[in-house]
Amino acid sequence: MRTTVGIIGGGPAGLLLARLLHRAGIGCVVLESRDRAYVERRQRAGILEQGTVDVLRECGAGGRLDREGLPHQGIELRFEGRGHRVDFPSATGGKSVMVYAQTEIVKDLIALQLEEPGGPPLLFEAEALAIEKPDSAAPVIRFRHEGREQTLSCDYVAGCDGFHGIARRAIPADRVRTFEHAYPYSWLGVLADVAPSCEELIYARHRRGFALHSMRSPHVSRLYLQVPGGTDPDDWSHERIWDELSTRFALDGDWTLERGPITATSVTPMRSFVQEPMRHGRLFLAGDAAHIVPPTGAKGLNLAVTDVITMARALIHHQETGSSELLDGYSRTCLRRVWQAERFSYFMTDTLHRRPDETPFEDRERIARLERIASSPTASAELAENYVGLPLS
Ligand code: RFL
Ligand code: PHB
Repeated sequence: MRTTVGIIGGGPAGLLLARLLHRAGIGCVVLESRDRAYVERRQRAGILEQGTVDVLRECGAGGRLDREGLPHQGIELRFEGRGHRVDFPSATGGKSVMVYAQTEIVKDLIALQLEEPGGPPLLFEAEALAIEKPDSAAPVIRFRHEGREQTLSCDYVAGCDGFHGIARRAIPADRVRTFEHAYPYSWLGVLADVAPSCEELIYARHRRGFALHSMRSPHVSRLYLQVPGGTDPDDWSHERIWDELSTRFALDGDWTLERGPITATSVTPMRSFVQEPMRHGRLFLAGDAAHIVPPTGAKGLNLAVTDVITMARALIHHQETGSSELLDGYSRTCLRRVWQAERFSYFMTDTLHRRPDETPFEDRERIARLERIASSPTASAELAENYVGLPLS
């Protein structure tokens, strides 16, 4: 097999890149190691920045998003038994975010790619095994599909294979630097068939730990609890989960967390990670393959999207003008934005969680950070600007 851009990974990054390239007449093939049902079921992100919504609409994936997505104009910070709203439009010149699950984006992009006549091939259960000669003019992806090993020769390789993929490791160790921070806690994520108890997301700091109330639809709630690293979700009965959530969201006034059947639970470790540079020869990394943020800032999916927008622009520019200027600047352009998201995600995580070894001083200092956001329009605007997404440079 041969193509212009060989894309490893059929998550949001790989699927969106395929659409952007296809629309510009650039050939590509997507290799995804899992089957379609698995990829469409994997529960993850929920918050889309304005720029993410815009690009999905532009590439034809905006229909269901506009019908079923829930526009949100703010979030609530809850601490010390009180709630404080952060308004987005007033602080950002009218910007807001959209609640629409990553699973739904993935379903929409897969359907578009498979249903369109002449659309780029998307192979499920096609696991990339190695990238050969990534720094040559003719890189090759070796992959396993339908029980046998095959090769895909490309002009460029896009490594969109997530944090556990192979693309990042195809860059020689002496050419990269990695930056990492591990947090001493995880998130227990819960999906429940119950109407959300709030109209906007609630980020709560409580002395027993962080809790987040999000949603998937008017009938489905998505909730998260800070738990110790290494927690087994089976150690948490559904009753214990609801009790703990109710405690952490409790307000001085009248407010009740509605309960309902829990349909899924999972535990996610919290990590910050960046590999620099994001390019080696003709191999370009995008999304979780190159960087991870803890989910408290809701940035991971949005960063994956801006990486592939930047990559598609660079490849299109090269095709139209013959200039490799944007390709050469790819890593630098992406990393500027990546580090801003790393900073914001670290701040949100550190401010809202309780570390196991936290001192009384650190506790008061974090509450003071939240008081500052609650009482100062400038501090609140700083949070809002980052949350809705910094402009794409
Ligand atoms: P993905 O989604 O991991 O997709 C990578 C794909 O590559 C495939 N793959 C391979 N394919 C072929 N050959 C190989 N050798 C392969 N190895 C792997 C995998 O099967 C997979 O299909 O990476 P991508 O596309 O970069 O997308 C990144 C996002 O998924 C991620 O950043 C977000 O989910 C993070 N995230 C959030 N981001 C947000 O912007 N807003 C949020 O509200 C938000 N909430 C979250 C989150 C992530 C969470 N978890 C579970 C980590 C909440 C949670 C709980
Ligand atoms: C989600 O809805 O899954 C979600 C929302 C906001 C976050 C993280 C996850 O910060």
